Amino acid sequence: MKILITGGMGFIGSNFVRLLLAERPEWEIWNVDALTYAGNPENLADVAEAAEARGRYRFVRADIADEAAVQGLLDGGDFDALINFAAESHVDRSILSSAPFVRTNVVGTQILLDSARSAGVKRYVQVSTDEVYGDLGPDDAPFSETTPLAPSSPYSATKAAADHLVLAYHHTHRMDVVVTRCSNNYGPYQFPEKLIPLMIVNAITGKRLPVYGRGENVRDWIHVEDHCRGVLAALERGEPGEVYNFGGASERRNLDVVRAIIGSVGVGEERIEYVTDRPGHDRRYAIDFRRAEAELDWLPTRSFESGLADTVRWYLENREWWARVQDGAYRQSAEMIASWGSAGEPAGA
Ligand code: NAD
Ligand code: TDX
Repeated sequence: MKILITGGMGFIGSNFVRLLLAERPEWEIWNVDALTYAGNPENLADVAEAAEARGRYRFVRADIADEAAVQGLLDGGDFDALINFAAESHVDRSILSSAPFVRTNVVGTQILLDSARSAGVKRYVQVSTDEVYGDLGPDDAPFSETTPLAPSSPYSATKAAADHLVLAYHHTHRMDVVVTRCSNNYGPYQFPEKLIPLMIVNAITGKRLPVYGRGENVRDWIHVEDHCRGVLAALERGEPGEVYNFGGASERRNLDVVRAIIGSVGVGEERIEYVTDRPGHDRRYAIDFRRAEAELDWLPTRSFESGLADTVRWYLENREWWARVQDGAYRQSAEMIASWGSAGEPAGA
């Protein structure tokens, strides 16, 4: 298998590359990433060089919304599959400015679809989110794959638009596509702007822990390794034109998540600061993943309590990783690797 992964220097994409290097060592992986603020080559620093030396991994810096670059990569590349993780992914940023979200999440997806189709890529996997379904009241049934899309943030609106495009390419062009929709991920290498890593890092560094509103909003939390196993199962066993939900069966109120983190790090409740709520803040997400269980033989394996404890430990043991993100030093790695790996050139060549 020769596969192209976009966004493989981000949180979930880099965990996915790591999973493939360990469990599909015979595959050839091309990692295409624009290295935005969220793309950090240090996420794969310990595995990339050895995999490159074995001819199993290449990094290419390219923007998925750059049609010429994407077409140039895919034409003649003879890829068996393309898995699109690349996105602007932070809801708060989409509220401040939605333009980069439309460009990457919508236009980028369209360019990947058109290029993959004309290059004859055999399968296209779109990594999407439960946020496309909107939000739930406290007693509503969880989202299933047939729940109508009702996105409420600019981020989720662009992800929903992309999902519609992907499924329309199946319907119209008979492209072999699969869409995955997952709940909130946590685990190693998550950029410390998202709730869990932000709270862990702030707890460790003596800062306040900003909880939006009263902390009553509910998310379903899944360990990133479980999500990555789901994406791999969808790639290998998913039905063309299908959507698969993945969840962690771990609904928690934000305040309870923050309390678990401060308990784990060993700091007091007085560090919590209730701040102005996020505009349009989705109340609750919950996922029905019975289709993935029945058709992909997939289930989440990690309990939230043990996964969170492992994650807190990872951030305690990997201070250098997040300190370099916080002080901006990680951008030096991005610029260095970018100077080696501009479009078409393997990193380190
Ligand atoms: P992330 O922000 O950590 O990483 C995104 C990656 O995409 C970065 O490496 C960035 O450099 C790259 N990228 C951004 N714009 C690009 C462009 N124009 N061209 C090429 N590369 C570009 O995101 P994440 O949390 O790892 O999320 C990955 C995917 O999973 C996204 O599609 C997201 O919508 C989806 N998802 C995330 C979660 C979650 O909880 N984090 C849950 C469900 C689905
Ligand atoms: O400082 C904070 N304080 C706070 O109370 C932050 C950053 C968040 N929150 C709240 C908002 C949400 O209710 O915590 C919850 C989780 O927030 P985020 O980590 O920003 O995630 P969310 O908005 O739920 O979206 C995430 O899950 C679905 C990812 O960022 C998306 O990419 C994914 O699609």
